[in-house]
Amino acid sequence: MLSRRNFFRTAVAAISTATVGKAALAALPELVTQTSADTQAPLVPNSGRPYNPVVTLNGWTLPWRMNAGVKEFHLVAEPVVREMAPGFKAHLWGYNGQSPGPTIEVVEGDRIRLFVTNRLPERTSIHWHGQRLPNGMDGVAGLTQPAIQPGKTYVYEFVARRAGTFMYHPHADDMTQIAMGMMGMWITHPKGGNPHIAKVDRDFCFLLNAYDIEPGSYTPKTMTMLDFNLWSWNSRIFPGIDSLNVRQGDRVRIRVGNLTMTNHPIHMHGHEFTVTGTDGGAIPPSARWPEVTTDVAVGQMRQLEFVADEPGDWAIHCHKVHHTMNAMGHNVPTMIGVDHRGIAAKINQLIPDYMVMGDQGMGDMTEMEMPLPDNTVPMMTGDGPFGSLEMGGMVSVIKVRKNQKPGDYRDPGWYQTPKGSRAREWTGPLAEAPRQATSSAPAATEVTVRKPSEHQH
Ligand SMILES: [Cu+2]
Repeated sequence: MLSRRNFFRTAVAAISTATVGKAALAALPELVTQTSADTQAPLVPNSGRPYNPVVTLNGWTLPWRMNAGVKEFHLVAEPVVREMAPGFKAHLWGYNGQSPGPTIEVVEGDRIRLFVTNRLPERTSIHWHGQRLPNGMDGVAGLTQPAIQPGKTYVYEFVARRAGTFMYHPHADDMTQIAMGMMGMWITHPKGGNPHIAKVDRDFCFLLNAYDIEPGSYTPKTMTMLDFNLWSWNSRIFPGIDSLNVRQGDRVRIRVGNLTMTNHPIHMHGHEFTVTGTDGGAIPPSARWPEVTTDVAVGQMRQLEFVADEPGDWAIHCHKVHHTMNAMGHNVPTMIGVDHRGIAAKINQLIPDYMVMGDQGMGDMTEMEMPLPDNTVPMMTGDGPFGSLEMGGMVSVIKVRKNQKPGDYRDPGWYQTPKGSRAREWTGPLAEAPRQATSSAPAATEVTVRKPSEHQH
């Protein structure tokens, strides 16, 4: 017999199903996956409110379907193989075939429904970092929802209330899942005009991430806390990071989010920029100031904007110099200035392949061509038109060209420096540097070089 209480429950269930819509629950939106690590063309919206789409460096935007006025997306958390640079593949966890996952692009005021399917070997959830949303949609496993168990699909639904730059990542076994590459960008475009959000000609986005993958292996060491050996943008390392190709005079926005374990001062050459927004929203114009480097702390996002009025190939990189390196050991003594020719001969009797390293700096590492294990990249790599850049990791190039067509994101090749405008070798006579006259010459300074053999008792 149907008690009054049970009848009431049944009626509520029926009503809520009808409200959500049978079609919405009848089938999941089509699962779209990406197999390529190349930068994909911006996804121009063919339904819903119009906006100027972003370009995700070495990434892509997830298509959606409109279902009775709701934008529906389908994210699948799953193991992926990510090419971090040509010749180097990593076994990561990500979404829809890639790490990071696809960028989600919506417009302020949109109602969004996100289906999240878990194909990982452990539970997960997704937190929508920076969003204003109902508490139960915040995605913190254990706090605001049960974790999504392997094989299960959860639905998140909310309205994109605030325009800005956001990200998404798991909030279940966060340490492991973020170290394995689970993250993605979220852009909420403004609805109509917003006085604090400029219209731009090019809009790029990427996430800062870091991995610890032993040369020759494929899977990140997820217990590493600080000493990562791969510093990446969107799980790519230089020279695997695509350049940011723009037309001279373009207003350019670059959106950067940090999901590593340390801060990254992002430095741009040739132009000054302003930070126009954070994951807290647009910064009022009166509170902005010019910069050429801005620090992106852990869990933060920054929007940089500038007018690309100087033609050329301009480096953009993290200013922590160890973050513009690829896989390397850090426990190496400095050998600069050490004359170890004598000791090398002795070591060679024991270890025939021993090489003297770093006695004139580490720049020679790019030319040594030491045999590398399979599936890794040299510590410093990436050739330009004038030789090696002696950098890896968190580096790219902003290519500003007069004849780049509007909307054309293709790599125009290296910049042709106008004649007479490049640094050149001086071959004329060198003047003696003037010295201050002193009555008595200072005593010569004695320097004793500590040789590595002194440490080894
Ligand atoms: Cu850095």
